[in-house]
Amino acid sequence: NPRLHVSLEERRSSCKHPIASRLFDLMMAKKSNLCVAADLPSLDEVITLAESIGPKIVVLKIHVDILEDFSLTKIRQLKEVARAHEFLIMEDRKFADIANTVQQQFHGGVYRISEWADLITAHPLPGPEMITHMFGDSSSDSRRTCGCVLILEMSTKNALTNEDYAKEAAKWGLIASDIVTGFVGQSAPNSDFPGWIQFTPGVNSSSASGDSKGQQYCSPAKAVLERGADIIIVGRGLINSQDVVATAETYRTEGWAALTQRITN
Ligand code: 5FU
Repeated sequence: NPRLHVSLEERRSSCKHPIASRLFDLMMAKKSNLCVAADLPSLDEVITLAESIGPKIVVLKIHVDILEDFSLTKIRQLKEVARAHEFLIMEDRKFADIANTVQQQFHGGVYRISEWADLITAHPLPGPEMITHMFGDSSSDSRRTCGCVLILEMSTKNALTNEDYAKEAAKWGLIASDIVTGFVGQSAPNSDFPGWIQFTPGVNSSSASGDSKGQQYCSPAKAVLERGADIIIVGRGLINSQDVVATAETYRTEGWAALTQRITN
């Protein structure tokens, strides 16, 4: 797979979405391919975490619907932290409905995700129309300010996202590469488009092979070198650690070393 060995500069130059280019810039500037899954119960805690580990990460991933104190004011505070420390905010909403519904979920309701998310996840399950319509027409602002990340494969045991599913979805994800900036997956789909970005969750340096609820883990090095991850997504391996800053530095160093090793090999 040629994407895996192309330099980040070159991959940046083939991006068709400003958020993808920005992410490559951040990776190179911060020498980091670390995304932290900040699955904490409140935005106050997410903001505190982001203030401390912000310099070490390129993406902060949240689930807006688990935050008990959500408000647009607090989200704007988090945006300020993201601006100061230069990282992107990914909302892992995993949309999976008809376009007419997803449009309302993305732009409306209490969360107004399109106003603040730099990256948004979506399942390809409903088909390509969902993606092309969720952002509105080509004049819509959110088309440029928010990149879609397709969930091609899940990290859980017995996931239904098999090879055929991932392959089919990758095909039309690539066709819409002005909207789809990357994908979540456990392996690298065959494609010669170096501009899109692989996010791999289920990364944890502990000896645990997973949690007790179906999640499966691998190390940062394995995620990058064997599975094709460009960005490693680390949740409990970091947020439950005693010293989150030191742990973030360890994951950053390991993830980045693996990525540079893969590119130069
Ligand atoms: F699409 C996926 C997936 O396949 N597996 C995941 O684990 C997303 N995730 C997310 O990554 C999940 O919702 C959590 O937010 C995070 C993993 O957290 P952990 O604490 O590292 O297991």
